[in-house]
Amino acid sequence: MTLPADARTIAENIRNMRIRGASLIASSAAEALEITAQKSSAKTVDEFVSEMTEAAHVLIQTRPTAVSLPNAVRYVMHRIGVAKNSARSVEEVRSAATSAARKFIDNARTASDRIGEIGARRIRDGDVLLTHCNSKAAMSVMKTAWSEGKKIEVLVTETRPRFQGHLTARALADAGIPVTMILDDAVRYYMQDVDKVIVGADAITANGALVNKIGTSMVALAAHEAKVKVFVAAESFKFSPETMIGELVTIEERDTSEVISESELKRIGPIKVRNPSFDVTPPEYIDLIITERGIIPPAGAVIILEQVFGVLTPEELREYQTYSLQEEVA
Ligand code: RUB
Repeated sequence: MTLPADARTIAENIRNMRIRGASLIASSAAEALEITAQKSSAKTVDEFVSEMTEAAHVLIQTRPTAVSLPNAVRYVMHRIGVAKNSARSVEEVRSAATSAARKFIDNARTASDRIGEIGARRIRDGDVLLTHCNSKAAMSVMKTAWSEGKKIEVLVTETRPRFQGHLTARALADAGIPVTMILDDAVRYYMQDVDKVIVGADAITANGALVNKIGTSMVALAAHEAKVKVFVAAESFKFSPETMIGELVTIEERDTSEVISESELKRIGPIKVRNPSFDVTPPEYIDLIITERGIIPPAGAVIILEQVFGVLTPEELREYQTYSLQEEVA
């Protein structure tokens, strides 16, 4: 079976980064599963489940770092697995699949709003904030603070090589927030003017480390040196259950043409170019993580993981059998 055309387009757009940002990637993956379920012409429950499993594998392989992607897939597949055990017809499992996908998407939206409300409490009138890359969750905090009447200003890094900072600058400026765009390299130069750093997350590990856009760890290091607080805005589906059993988050390495054109590279001569897309900020450089379940210190990451995924075995992780069936606290 191949994925239905619309679901294949979503997978392709995640791969080529037309769909990007951990939260949107996750919701889009859930949508692709919903489409796959709706369009399936499977005659038996087993056939349906194996089509969904195949789609799940295709989606998971599109981008390696944002853990929200396998977590979204896990959310839907877990509920399919539960429905399968009692289902008498394909229709019953299909309905479990589509309602799980819808629910994930709705919960993701609510979680982002809730993070905005909770995070905005930690922002003061007059704060100068600094953000890196383009995070929906971090922007939710900044926009909510602004809509509550807090006169913030935001320094936005341009975020080489793909300039996601331009998207952030535009979105914040559209909301009326005063924005100053700076070079990534200027972060330490400006840090003395900053009250708080706020960034999003592609993954949070069991020990509270943050995996986010390349450069985030240097921003955090500069903040640490200047005693500026670092806030991370992350929905609970950004927490990586695999790290509970000691696995590492894969860091995506992208094409070197994002860094330097082939013709320029030829001109320079025989050199290597590397282009990791994400880096790891240790928990020591993070003050707090704002989730839809509340604010936690990095050391609390494991508690979120236990609430969301329960206690895991490697087999359960592989078979998508872990994702609490309790409803999300949003
Ligand atoms: C995007 C990025 C964002 C996180 C969080 O990287 O690093 O900070 O994904 O975003 P890329 P959100 O552009 O390579 O996908 O809060 O929107 O989930």
